[in-house]
Amino acid sequence: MAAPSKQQEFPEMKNDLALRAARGEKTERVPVWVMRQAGRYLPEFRETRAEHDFFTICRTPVLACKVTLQPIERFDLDAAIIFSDILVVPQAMGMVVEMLPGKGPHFPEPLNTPDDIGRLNKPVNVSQELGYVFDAITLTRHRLEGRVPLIGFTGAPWTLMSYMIEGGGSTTMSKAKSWLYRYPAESHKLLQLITDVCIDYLVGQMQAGAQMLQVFESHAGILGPGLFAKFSLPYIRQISRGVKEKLSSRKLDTVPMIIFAKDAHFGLEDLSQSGYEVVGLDWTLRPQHARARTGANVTLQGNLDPCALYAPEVELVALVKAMLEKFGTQRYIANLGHGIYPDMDPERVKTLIDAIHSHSEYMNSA
Ligand code: 1CP
Repeated sequence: MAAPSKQQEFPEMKNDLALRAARGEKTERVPVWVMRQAGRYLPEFRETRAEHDFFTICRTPVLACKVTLQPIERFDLDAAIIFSDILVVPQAMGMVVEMLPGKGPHFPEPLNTPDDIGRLNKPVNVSQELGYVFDAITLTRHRLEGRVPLIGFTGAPWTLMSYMIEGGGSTTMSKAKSWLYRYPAESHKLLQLITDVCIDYLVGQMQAGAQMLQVFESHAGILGPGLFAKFSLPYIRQISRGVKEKLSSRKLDTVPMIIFAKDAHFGLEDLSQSGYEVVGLDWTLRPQHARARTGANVTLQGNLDPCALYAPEVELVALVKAMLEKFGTQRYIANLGHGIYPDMDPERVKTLIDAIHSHSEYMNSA
């Protein structure tokens, strides 16, 4: 039998703005969080990172909790996101992943041919392999003391498949894309294996205390509309459906889910009908167009250009105001259009958050 949900044992929420915005309820000010808000742009993170290997931080609940809380202690954010990485899923499936300083993730033995699918763990015992993430979530929920909601996450199947085949970051993803053209059946087989793990992983995160779940399809754009429709969207849909079905069969309340498919402007209508309460947008989309294309039943999240934080302070505030005027204050969670860059001045994040809060309160009172 499934472990009972721990939701009712946690401290009472003092700020649930992000959850209310996700559910389409009224918000008195626009909530904001920042993708990659715990990370290398923070000196306190670099200090922790100097002492511990990246995946050691992920695998040690007290350390993962500590770095998750770092941006919450510094800024007036409206959500925390558990410190981890999307690549813990390929690790759980049996692949070795290293984090090379200054270079990013590296798989010493990537999947070269479909025969290599045989090397993966099947089935994956998610609570055994990823229980450390669940423990980090439960600990962090307690240590947050209800200040803000805690977001859990996973990579989407295509993005994870691309890393498993490329062996690390890539600009063309031509190795992974070659599978989609040469071995479509085996690609679907691999995507299905990853999807099954993602569903159990998200359900486990929610049972451990995650209050919102984000699915990162960071490599959606490179697919183009045809491959996206075949190899990305069906699995994104399966994840929202599968998570909700599992939660309801265990008599657990569902939590809002966010889909962030970067550069998938061609798929925006489909994404808004894929079973997620929130659609994350990168900065290449116009807010009003995105609203018109997604309709009234989803909340939008995003989408300031991460490089806008390099602008002089007055310019940054003007850009934030323009973004808020275009999205409006309801059914909206402010964020960047992708992760914050490691060389960013943390003071700029404070300017961003304060401008979002004060201008949205002004708009709501006008
Ligand atoms: O605060 C937070 O957002 C929590 C932590 C978090 C998240 C949500 C990290 C920590 N990684 C992620 C997600 C993640 N990881 C994504 C999806 C979001 C996105 O599109 O950026 C992706 C694609 C990854 C893979 C990854 N991990 C990369 C990109 C590699 C590439 O070139 O394609 C990199 C550089 C990492 C390492 C990483 N993950 C997180 C941090 C703080 C770091 C830096 C590593 C270090 O400290 O050495």
